[in-house]
Amino acid sequence: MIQQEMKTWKHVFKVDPARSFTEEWLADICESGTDAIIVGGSDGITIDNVTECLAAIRRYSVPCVLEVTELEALTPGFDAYFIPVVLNSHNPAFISGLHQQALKAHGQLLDMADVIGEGYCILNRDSSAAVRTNSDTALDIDDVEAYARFSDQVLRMPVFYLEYSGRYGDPKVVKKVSETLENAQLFYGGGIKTADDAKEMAKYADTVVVGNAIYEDKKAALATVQAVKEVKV
Ligand code: 1GP
Repeated sequence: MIQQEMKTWKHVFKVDPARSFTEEWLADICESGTDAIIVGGSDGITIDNVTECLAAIRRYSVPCVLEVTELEALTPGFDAYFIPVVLNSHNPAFISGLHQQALKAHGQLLDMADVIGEGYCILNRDSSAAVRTNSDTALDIDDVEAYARFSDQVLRMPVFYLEYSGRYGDPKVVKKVSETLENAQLFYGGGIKTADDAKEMAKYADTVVVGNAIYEDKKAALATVQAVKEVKV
């Protein structure tokens, strides 16, 4: 069951289906020792680029998850479907509206055992994710902690995702959230470029997500895999 398996994931690469890649590049990412690949992004996601990405990643044994941000791009064949619920969005569409529409249209086709809710808290106000979802990023550490508690202990979401997409976050916030969560798996993503960045966040986050770095400096990004695995929690 993916819900059990993913609890062991310490490191994940996020591949953006809207960005082009070579076979050699993808082989390096998929055979890096990372625990899973999340296919996801904020802009330019289409059924065609998601399907193409899935087919390419399926040549490798690494688990592959679709983070659903576009209803039209929902396609079968992934090991799991992550559903972001953006807790600090000012737009209800990103909290429950799109989700309700997705289930109305495709609910019967989905195996709910493969559907995983993510309580998202987006903290980089300049990120595409924050702009698109109109998220309230002017939060202090206590605000973020309260979102974590709400997600974990009221909504009982299996994942709480601290999203600093494009910017390295505040380790103090990640630490505090890790101390607050009782059951949820803590994902951290944002601005990890080096092994040291990854190590620092892996001290607190259960799962470290590396996105942009795989496009900017693949060698450094690959080094984050081993770095995370060396961290003793
Ligand atoms: C983005 O959290 C991921 O959704 C990773 O962030 O691209 O900044 O690594 P970066």
